[in-house]
Amino acid sequence: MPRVFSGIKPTGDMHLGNYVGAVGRWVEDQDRNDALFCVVDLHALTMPWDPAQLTARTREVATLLMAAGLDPDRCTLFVQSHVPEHSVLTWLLNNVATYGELRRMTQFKDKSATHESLSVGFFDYPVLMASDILLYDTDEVPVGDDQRQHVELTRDIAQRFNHRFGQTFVLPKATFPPAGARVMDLQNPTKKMSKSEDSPEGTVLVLDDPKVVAKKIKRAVTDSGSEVRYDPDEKPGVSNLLELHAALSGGTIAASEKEFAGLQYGALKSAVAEVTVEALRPVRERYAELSADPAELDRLLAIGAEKARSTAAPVLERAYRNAGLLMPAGLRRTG
Ligand code: AQP
Repeated sequence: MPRVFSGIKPTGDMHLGNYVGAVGRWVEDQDRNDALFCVVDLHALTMPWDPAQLTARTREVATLLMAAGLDPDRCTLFVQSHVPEHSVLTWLLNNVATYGELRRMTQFKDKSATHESLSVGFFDYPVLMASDILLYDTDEVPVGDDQRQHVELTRDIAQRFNHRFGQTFVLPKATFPPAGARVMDLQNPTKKMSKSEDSPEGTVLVLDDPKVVAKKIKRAVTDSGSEVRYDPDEKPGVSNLLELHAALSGGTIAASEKEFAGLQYGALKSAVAEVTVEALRPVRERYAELSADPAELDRLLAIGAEKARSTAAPVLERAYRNAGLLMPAGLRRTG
């Protein structure tokens, strides 16, 4: 079975973009693949953070992943910092990745245009992400479109390492949903919906009350004219709603476009509100049950970390050995 790995940052409340672009697909992947999913808390350190909030959000995101349908018996679900191999491999790969290629990452270019003192960690986080993926001999990485460039960088780093030191890493490929790979902010449909942007009206949270979900969608910014047509350049607001409708009703964008051809924007918004509320309702209900037992969550995450380490440790050993680092006699290096 192909090995699948992906992760989500505990940087804020999980939103509809995370659900459609990534988490909803992970739930399907767990039965078709040998799958590992991770709350990537070390990535949350790359921008300023509040320690108590980070702890709470790490538990919240892990609980939400289970509420969405990830089952620790059918996949490996864990927290990144519980598996030290991620940080250890990052140091090795830091010496294979180049300054120039990290400087060309779009997210770095965007953030450095608006933030004066970005951390070294922020600059380096694509290498941490490469380590996350390569540590598990990953074949497929189900992500949203914003992560495309980072998975390409991961392949470049892996190829360079293999070329220099012999076959070590599997080359992963990113996979994207046919609709909803980049869910846009409902109030600003030229920007992606994101946890860390301050756009409460434009961001549908997975835990929003159904009435709030419906209200946000019905108030979504649409485009001039009145024709329902898929055209992301000319009609970004309507196209975003069509993508959401297709993704959440299990159809294609073309089928949704046909269904609403000749109708008003209001009809499309009502239908999107309905499919969204119905998709999120069970997640919200299950979250309320699961969050009542944090000790059980911690127990399941500890089991997940052990399972993840048993896969990661031999890959790290392979990388260290091939790079010429002396093996300690009789010791597991990261034991
Ligand atoms: N708008 C989106 N549409 C589709 N997929 C998305 N993803 C994120 N936003 C969208 C995918 O969700 C997974 C987890 O990503 P993340 O934890 O990086 O989420 P975020 O909302 O992007 O978080 P931040 O903190 O707000 O990050 P920045 O500042 O980088 O935007 C990934 O597979 C991602 O592609």
